[in-house]
Amino acid sequence: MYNNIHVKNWVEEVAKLTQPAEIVWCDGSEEERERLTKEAISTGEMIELNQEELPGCLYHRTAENDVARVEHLTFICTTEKDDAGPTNNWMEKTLAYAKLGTLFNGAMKGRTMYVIPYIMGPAFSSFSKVGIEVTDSIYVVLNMRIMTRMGKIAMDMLGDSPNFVRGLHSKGTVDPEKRMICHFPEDNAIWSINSAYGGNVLLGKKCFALRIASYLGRKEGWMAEHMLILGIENPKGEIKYVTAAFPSACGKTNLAMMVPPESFAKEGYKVWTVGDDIAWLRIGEDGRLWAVNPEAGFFGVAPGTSMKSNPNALLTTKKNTIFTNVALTENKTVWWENMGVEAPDKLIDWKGNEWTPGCGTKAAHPNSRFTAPACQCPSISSEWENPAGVPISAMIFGGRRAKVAPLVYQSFSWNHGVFVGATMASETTAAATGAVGVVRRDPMAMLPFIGYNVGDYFAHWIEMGKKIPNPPAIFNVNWFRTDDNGKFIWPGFGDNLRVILWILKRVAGEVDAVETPIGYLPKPEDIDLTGLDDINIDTIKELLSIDKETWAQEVKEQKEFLSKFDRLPAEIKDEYEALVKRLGL
Ligand code: SAT
Ligand code: MN
Repeated sequence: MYNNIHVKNWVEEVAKLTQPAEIVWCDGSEEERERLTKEAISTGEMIELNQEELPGCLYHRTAENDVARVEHLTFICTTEKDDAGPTNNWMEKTLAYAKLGTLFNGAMKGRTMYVIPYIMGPAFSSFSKVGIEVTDSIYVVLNMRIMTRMGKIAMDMLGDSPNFVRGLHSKGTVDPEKRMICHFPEDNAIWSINSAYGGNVLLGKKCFALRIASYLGRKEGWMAEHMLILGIENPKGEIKYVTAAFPSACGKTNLAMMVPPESFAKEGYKVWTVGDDIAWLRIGEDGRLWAVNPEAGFFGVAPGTSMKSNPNALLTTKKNTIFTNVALTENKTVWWENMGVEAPDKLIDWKGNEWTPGCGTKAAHPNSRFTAPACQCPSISSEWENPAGVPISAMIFGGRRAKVAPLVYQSFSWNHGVFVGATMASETTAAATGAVGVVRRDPMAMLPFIGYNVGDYFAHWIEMGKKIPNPPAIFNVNWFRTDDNGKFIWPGFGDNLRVILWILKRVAGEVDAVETPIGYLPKPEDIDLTGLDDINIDTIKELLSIDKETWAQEVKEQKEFLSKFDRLPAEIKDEYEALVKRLGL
């Protein structure tokens, strides 16, 4: 149905290998959505939810062994091992094609193969790129419809160009022993088999928009980052945009959809969501860095999402949403832990079993998700689809640190900011498996998503700094300092706006700062505490304190971490040495 010869040839090739019973070319139309939805419901793959309470919403359960991304089965397949670097699993390219070829051989027999053309980024934007995903999963098609601009529009944008990311997916037998998520950055290709879950199979997301795109960005002079994009409007109606990168379990989605504290809202402050997960950044004609959200939807974690923690996220999911691995009520609505609604007497849990409160298991899988259109978010920015993107005033890194990092600090320079991002870390929580309080380094929150050698990735950041005439300032935040009883000191959530407003004042040159060995810190009185009863200036002083012994340990660990990277740029080493010197160690 489409005329692009490169797409046609590739799809033919793939069909020859996977041998589907039929091929369906997706056009993205409403008629198509209805047809596929009906079909998915009739086969039991999707369950239709209560259409009065949740119009357009569907429910899906994955296999019990297939509930999250699988980093140990995710590979960067290049000719040279060094090009994947020390942080990725590597497989030699031809070997990977051979292995996968065997697995894909006949994998779609008796099934329908769907061809999904899609755009990452706003249609016809110079930021945007086209992908084609071929899949035998109707669940993937329905999700890609929400997460990307999909169908005819993508083929229109592609025209007769051969320049598209070739994504091949088959759920295969969903056998975890034979699961592989392989990226071929040199060939613009992604092959994923034996999974039917989220980031393993919605190939536009982490696979393309981060791993392949980070590789393309380095080649082409732009950046693909694991960052939310947020607009802050002041009472005068001026909007400034920031991006922020956090490792998981740091409240990234909550920050992306933050609700200002009441007193700030009354004054006229507003917060606008541009993106919740990924930013593509390019240098604009004005010499600033501009960002777009390449996605069109949110693939968010459901548990913990409530009217208190994130009303905007919850409201986004009230229609046209796909719920995966949450619990199902008798009334065909959804429930999850910490939804802010008491558990009903009876539920069907994410495994499909009957569940009652107090039975000792979780009703929703901790990584259960909603797939919801971004345009339904009450806080969505009017600029979120602007093909030119939004200009970025500040970039924020952060992590969960009980003692080390202060509430906020500003880096001295771009290169220092890159160093701060490169040594970013978070302490594990009880929610994750494994020990609590273990420090995990996660450079720019990109550790599992850098599609090439991590040393080259840092070098690309350094290079970008040289090319951006007016780069955003780089900050680090930590909402998670604890007191001697292990209690969080800072209230977090909407009150984080108070910190972001200091950041924006710094960028505008409206406020002085205190120069410390680790960076510029706020003067305690410059964090606006209006309407915050539990926090006074002494608490802020505590949140901004820097303990020399703790930092002596921190830099030791940073050194150990960085020493693993053989292509580490000299600039990062220099920043490390300078920090050690400033600390007087
Ligand atoms: O599963 S996804 O990669 O889409 C989401 C996540 O793990 O962050
Ligand atoms: Mn993410």
